[in-house]
Amino acid sequence: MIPAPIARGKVREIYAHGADHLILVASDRISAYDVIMPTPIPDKGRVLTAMSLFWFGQTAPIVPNHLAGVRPEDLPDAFRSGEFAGRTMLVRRLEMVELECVARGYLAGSGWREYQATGTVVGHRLPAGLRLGDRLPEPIFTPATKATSGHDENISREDAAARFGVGLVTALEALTLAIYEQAHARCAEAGIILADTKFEFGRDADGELILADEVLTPDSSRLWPADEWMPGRNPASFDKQYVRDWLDASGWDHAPPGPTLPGDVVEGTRSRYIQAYERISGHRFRDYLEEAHVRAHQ
Ligand code: Q0Q
Repeated sequence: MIPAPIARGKVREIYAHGADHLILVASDRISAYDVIMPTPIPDKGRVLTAMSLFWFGQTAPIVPNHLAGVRPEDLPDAFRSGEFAGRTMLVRRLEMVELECVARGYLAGSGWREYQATGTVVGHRLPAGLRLGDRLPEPIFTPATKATSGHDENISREDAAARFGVGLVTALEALTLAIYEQAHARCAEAGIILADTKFEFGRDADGELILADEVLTPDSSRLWPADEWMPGRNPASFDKQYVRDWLDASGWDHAPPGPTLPGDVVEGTRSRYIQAYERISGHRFRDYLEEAHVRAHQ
């Protein structure tokens, strides 16, 4: 029997498991232009869970993480098989730091809009004349506070330090940039630009900083195909471009509900998620499904 989730994000749910653990489940829902599409992308949640697991392993030498179990036998029975298999993580329950830790290596999204208006990005002064998609002289830490609805609000490091303490923010900045640098290099080897990404951290009972949430997935990062990167043009998303292009051509006005996605867009998007995972991790997605005891067509 599956209990009611204790929290729901746009594409994920959290369930309680005892006093010290949580269960994170990644759905196949996809959002575009901030609207959840009515058509799921089969296995999206499984690919993104596989990506988080890969990156938790890669970043373990830099920072401990909240992962407490991934094998089917680590999970409660109800989450081991069927629709939940392969998209579920058992994690340690932490005291979350309510600050989105964002690393930006390129100009995009809210960073580009702010740069156009002020020549700075969240308090970081940048060289003049940068174009959309340009690589920054060095990666920058641009924290944000969570918005209950809509977009997170960028705040300067100084404001973050005033609210959370300079020691904590300095530690979060160092961890965020160190993980970003490592991940950017690994993605570049796979022909993928990690333009920016968002981490969440918590503290354990000893007060140690722990990497939490999902890590370096296409839902928490901007991933661009390197061979299509052309500063000055809107960068193509590695994973969502099929959906965006079809939506742009469909005449949809970006107001919910989104339109039903055609089969070829769904399948093309599914294969892009799998391709990103396989190229970055070096592992086959079908091997991940087998390890997670996912039977075909679940
Ligand atoms: C926690 N979230 C995110 C979320 C809705 C995910 C609370 N280890 C933890 C975690 C994690 N991860 C959380 N709380 C305590 N300990 C993560 C934002 C929200 C759905 C999925 N919220």
